[in-house]
Amino acid sequence: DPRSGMSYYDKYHSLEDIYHWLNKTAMENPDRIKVILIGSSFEKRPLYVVKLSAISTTNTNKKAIWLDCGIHAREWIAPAFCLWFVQYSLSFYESNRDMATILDNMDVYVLPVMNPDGYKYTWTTDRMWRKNRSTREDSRCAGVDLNRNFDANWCTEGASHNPCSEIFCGEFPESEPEASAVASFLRRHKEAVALYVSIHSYSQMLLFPYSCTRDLAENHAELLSMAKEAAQKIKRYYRNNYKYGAGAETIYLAPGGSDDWAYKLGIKYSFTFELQDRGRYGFLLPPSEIPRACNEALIALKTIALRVVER
Ligand code: ING
Ligand code: ZN
Repeated sequence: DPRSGMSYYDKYHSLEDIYHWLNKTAMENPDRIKVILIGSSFEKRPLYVVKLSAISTTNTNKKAIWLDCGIHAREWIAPAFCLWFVQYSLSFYESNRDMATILDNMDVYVLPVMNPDGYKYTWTTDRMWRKNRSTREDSRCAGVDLNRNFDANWCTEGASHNPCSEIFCGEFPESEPEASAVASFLRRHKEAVALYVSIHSYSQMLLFPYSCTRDLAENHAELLSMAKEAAQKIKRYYRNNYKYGAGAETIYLAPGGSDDWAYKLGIKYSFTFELQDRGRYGFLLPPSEIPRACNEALIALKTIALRVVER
C-alpha cells in the first residue's frame, strides 16, 4: 500500500513473496547478483542462495561472507534482515565507503530462508513453529531443530533425541536436507568463506563459538573484541544494548549449531546474531520495528566484516 509510506523492506513477507522478490531482484541486477540453487527442503522447496558481488571484479581470488537467515521458522525478523541486507548492498555500494570496502574484497552468499517449510507453516498454521517440517515413521511429531542438526558435539547436553522436543537433533548429523545443503555448500567453498553469520531472534546478542562446549575457541579474544566493537557501535548509533560472548556462556549450551560447525570446518570468524527484541514482543516483533532491528544487525555485520577484511 503506497499510502502507508512503507517500503517492501519494512514488512514481513510470505514465502511466495520472497521467492518472487528473489527472482525479480536477480533479473534487475544481472551484473551484481547470481542465484544459486544449493538444494531443497524436506517438502521439496528450493533453497536459493543470492551471490552478491561488486560490479568490477579486478580482485581475482576473493574471499566471501556466508549469511543465512530463517533457520528457525518463527524468527520472522531474520529473513526480513537478509532481504534488507541484499537491498542495502545493492543501493549503497556506491555511496557507503564501508560497504564498498566489504564488497570490493568479499563476495556475499545470502540464504534468505534456510527453513522454507517451517516458514511457510508459521504463515499458514502455527505462528510459533521453530523446527523444519520433516516427518519420520516412529513418531507423530514433525520437525528437527536445524540448529541442533550440525556435526558439532551433536546431540549432547542442550539438544534432545525426542522428536517431539523443540530442540530435537534429528536421526544423525545433517540428517535434514536443509542442514545438509548448507553444510555441503560450505565444504565446497570453505577456502573462500572467511566469515560465517547466522541470523536469529530474539534476545539481542552477538554470539560466537562455542555453544556446543564451555571450552573457549582458539581465537576467542579476537572474536570477543569484534563482537564488542559491534555491540558498542549499536549502542552508540541506536542506543540499544546487545550482549556478546561465546554462546555457551552467554545464552546456553547448544550442541549441533551451524556457527560452531562452520568454525570447526575452519571458518575462524563465525557468529550468530540474535536480533530484537528482548522479550516484549519476542518472535512477534511488529513490522514497525523492522527498520531499526535491521539497521542494528547491519551495523554489527559491517563492523565485523570490515575487521575480517582488514585482518
Ligand atoms: N537461539 C539459538 C538456538 O539455536 C544458539 C542459540 C546460537 C544455539 C548458536 C547454537 C549456536 O537456540 C535461538 N533463538 O534460536
Ligand atoms: Zn533461532
